Amino acid sequence: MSGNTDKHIMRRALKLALKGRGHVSPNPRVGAVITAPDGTIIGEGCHTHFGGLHAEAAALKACDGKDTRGATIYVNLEPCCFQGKTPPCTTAIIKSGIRRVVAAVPDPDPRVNGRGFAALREAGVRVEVGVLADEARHLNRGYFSARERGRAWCAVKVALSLDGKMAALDGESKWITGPEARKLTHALRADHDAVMVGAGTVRHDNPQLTVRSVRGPSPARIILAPHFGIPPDSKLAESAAQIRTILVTTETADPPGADDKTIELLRMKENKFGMIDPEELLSRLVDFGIQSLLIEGGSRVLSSFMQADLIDEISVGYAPSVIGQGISPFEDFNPVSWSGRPRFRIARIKHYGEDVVITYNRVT
Ligand code: AOF
Ligand code: ZN
Repeated sequence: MSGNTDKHIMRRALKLALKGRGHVSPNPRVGAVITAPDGTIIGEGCHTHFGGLHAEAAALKACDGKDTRGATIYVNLEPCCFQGKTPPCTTAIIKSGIRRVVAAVPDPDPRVNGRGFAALREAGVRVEVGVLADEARHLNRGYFSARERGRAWCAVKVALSLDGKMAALDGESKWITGPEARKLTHALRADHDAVMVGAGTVRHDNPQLTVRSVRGPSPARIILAPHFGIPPDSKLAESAAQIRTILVTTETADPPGADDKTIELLRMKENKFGMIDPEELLSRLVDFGIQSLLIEGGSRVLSSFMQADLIDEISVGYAPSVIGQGISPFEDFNPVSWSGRPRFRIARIKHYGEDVVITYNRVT
C-alpha cells in the first residue's frame, strides 16, 4: 500500500484517538483502524475512557465477525504486550490473523517500549513504525512528557495587543481578543489535563477557567497562589465541588481555600526566593495525574516558567489594538544572555475574526 494511503488512514486513527481527550488521561489517546487486504476499512475504534478497552481491541471488536486474516491495523501508538487492566493487544492482533501493523510511534511505557513490536515481528507480523510520528507525539504530548521527562507538558496561552501587552497597568484585560479567538482558548483548555493561573489573575479577573464555548470536558484548575489562595467568594471556589480545583501552596502557608474540603491542596517547599519551584511543580503534577498543563497567566507565573525554561508551546492571540503602557506577558523574565534568549518556532498561524493566533514551539 502506498505511503500516502498509510498516512491517510493513520490520520483517521489520530482523529479517532482524539475522542479520548479528557477521558483517558493519564493513559494515552489511542485510535486504531483495520483494513482488509483490498484496502477497505473493516473496523475502527479508540480508547474511550481510562481503564476501558484499548483502541486495538475496540477496532477488532468493531470488525464484528468480518474476516481479519491478512488485514492491516493502523494505530498511533505501539500495541501493548502486557496484561494490564485489559489483555495484551499484541496477542489479540496475532490471534486475529492481522499480517501488518502500521504504528506511528513506539510506546515509552517501560512495560512496552519496543517489546510490543518485537512480539509482533516474532509472530511473523510485518511492522512499520513512523507514519505521522510528529502528529502522534503531539497528540499525546502530555503522556510522552510525563514518561520521558517525568514532568507535565507545559503550554501557555496569552492574548496580546499589537504592541505586545496582556493588560493595562491597572490590570484591565477584558477583552483584548474577540469572541472567535476566545473560543480557541476554550478548545485549548479542553485539550489539556489542567489550566493554571496565579494570584493576580484570580484577583483581577475572577475567572472560571472552564470549557464553555466549545464542546469538551473542563480540565482541572490549578491556582498558583501560595499566600493569596482561593477567596471563598471567587467563581473558582464556588465551583470547586463540581470541577477539580487544586491550590498550590507552601508547606506552612494557610491561605484562603486551604481548609475548603472541595479544594485539593498541593503543598510544596519554598525555594530560596520564597517561591515555588516551577520545575518541581511540573513533576509533582504527574503524581496528581496531570500530564499536560496550560498556563493562562499572569505575568509573574509566566515569567517564572520562562525563567526556568520550561515552556514547550505558546499560543499568542494578537489583537489589532494598542494598550501602550501596560503589562507584558514575560516582564519579570531576564534572559541569561542575549545569545541565550529563548527561541521558539512557528508551528501554526490562524486567523480568528479580527485576530491572529500564532502557536510557537520551543526550539530545543
Ligand atoms: C490505553 N489505551 O488504547 C492503548 C494503551 O492502564 P492499562 O492497563 O489500560 O494500560 C495502559 C497502558 O497500555 C499505556 O501506558 C500504554 O502503554 C498501553 N496502551 N493504553 O490506555 C490504549 N493502546
Ligand atoms: Zn493495548
